[in-house]
Amino acid sequence: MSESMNQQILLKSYPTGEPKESDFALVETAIPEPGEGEILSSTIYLSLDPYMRGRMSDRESYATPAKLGEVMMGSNVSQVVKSNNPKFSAGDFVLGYGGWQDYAIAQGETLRKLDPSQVPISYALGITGMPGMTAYFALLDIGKPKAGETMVVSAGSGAVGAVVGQIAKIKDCRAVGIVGSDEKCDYVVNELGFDACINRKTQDLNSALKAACPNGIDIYVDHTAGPILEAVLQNINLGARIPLVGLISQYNAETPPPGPNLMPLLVKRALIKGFLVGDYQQRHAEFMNDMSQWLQAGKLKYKEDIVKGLENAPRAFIGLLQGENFGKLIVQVSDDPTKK
Ligand code: NAP
Ligand code: FER
Repeated sequence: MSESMNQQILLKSYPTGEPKESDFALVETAIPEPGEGEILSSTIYLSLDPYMRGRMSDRESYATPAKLGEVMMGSNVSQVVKSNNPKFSAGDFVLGYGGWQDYAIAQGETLRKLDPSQVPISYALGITGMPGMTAYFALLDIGKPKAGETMVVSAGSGAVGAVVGQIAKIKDCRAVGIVGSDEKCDYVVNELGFDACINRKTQDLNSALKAACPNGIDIYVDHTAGPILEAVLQNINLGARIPLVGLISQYNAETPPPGPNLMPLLVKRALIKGFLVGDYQQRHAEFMNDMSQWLQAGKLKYKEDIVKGLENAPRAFIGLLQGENFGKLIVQVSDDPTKK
C-alpha cells in the first residue's frame, strides 16, 4: 500500500443476513484533487454505526441505499490537506461524511470544524456527535425522566446507551442497562454508575427485569426491539414512555420478524399510546357538550343494529366478534315507550 494513494472500501454486494468481509472490496485509487470551492481531507477516524446495515440493502427504507461498487458512506473526523474554500485551511480538523476511505473531497457545507482544545476530536463521532445527540433527545424529549423513576436501556454500554444511562442518573432516575456480556455489565455499573445491569445472553430477561426494577419500568429506551422489548413490556408502569430508537435485533434479518414490525413507527416518528376511557370521566361534560351539538346539527350519523329479544343476546354477541353486526349492536329487551 502506498501512502500517496487513496485506499477505499467499496460495498461489493448487499449482504444476505450477517455482512461478510467478502461483501466489501479494498481498492487503491489516486488521491483526488479538490475542485473549485472544495476541500481535500485526510481521514483520521471513521465512525462505524448500526444504521449502515440498513444502507447495505436495496430494500425500501427511509434512507437511500449505499450503491454497489461505491465507497461505503460514513462519518469521519479528518484533517484538511488542501482547501480551495476560504472557510477552511490546511491543518483544520473537521467532521464530515467522507466514508470508508483515506482521503475525501467535500464541499464546505458538509464539513464542520472541530476544536481539539474542547474535547478529543474523535468524540465528534460519538458522545458529542450523532450518538450523543440521539441519547440526549431520545431520553429527555420522549422519555421525559422524572426524579425517582426507573429507566431501562438496551445496548446499554454502547455509543448511545452509555450516554442514555448516565443522563438518566444526572436526572436522578434509577438506570438499568441491558447488555451482552458480564464485562459490559461490570462497566456500566462500576464505571458509569448505572444502578443495575442485565446480561441479555445469560439471564432470563423477565425475571431479571423484575429483580432490577422493583418499582417497575417508567422509561425504556429501546435500541433492539425483539425479545428485549417483549420482556420490558411485561414490566412497564402506568404512563411509561418508550422512545423507539433502534431495532438492531432485526437489522440482519432477511424477512420481517414475526408479529408487527415496528420499524415504520421509528421511521414515521409515530406515536402508539395506551388508552383507557375511564381516565376521561372528569371530562364527561366536555364530551357531551360537543357530541349533542354535533348530533343536533346533523354533523354526525349514527347507525344502530337492534336485535330483538333477550334470548337472542348470546347469538348476537357471538356474531359481534365475527363482524355480523352492522353499526352499534344493542338488544331490545322490551318495548321502547318513547317510540310509537
Ligand atoms: P452500539 O450500542 O454502540 O452497538 C450496537 C450494540 O447493539 C452491540 O454492541 C450490542 O450490544 C447490541 N446488539 C447487537 N445485536 C443485538 C441483538 N440481536 N439483540 C440485542 N442487542 C444487540 O450502537 P449505537 O450506535 O449506540 O446504536 C444503538 C442503537 O441506536 C441502534 O439500534 C441504532 O440503530 C440506534 N440509533 C438510532 C438513531 C436514530 O436516530 N433513530 C441514532 C443513533 C443510533 P450488547 O451485546 O451489549 O447488547
Ligand atoms: C441509526 C442512526 C441514525 C438509525 C437511524 C438514524 C434506525 C437516522 C438518522 C436520521 O435520519 O436522522 O442507527 O437507526
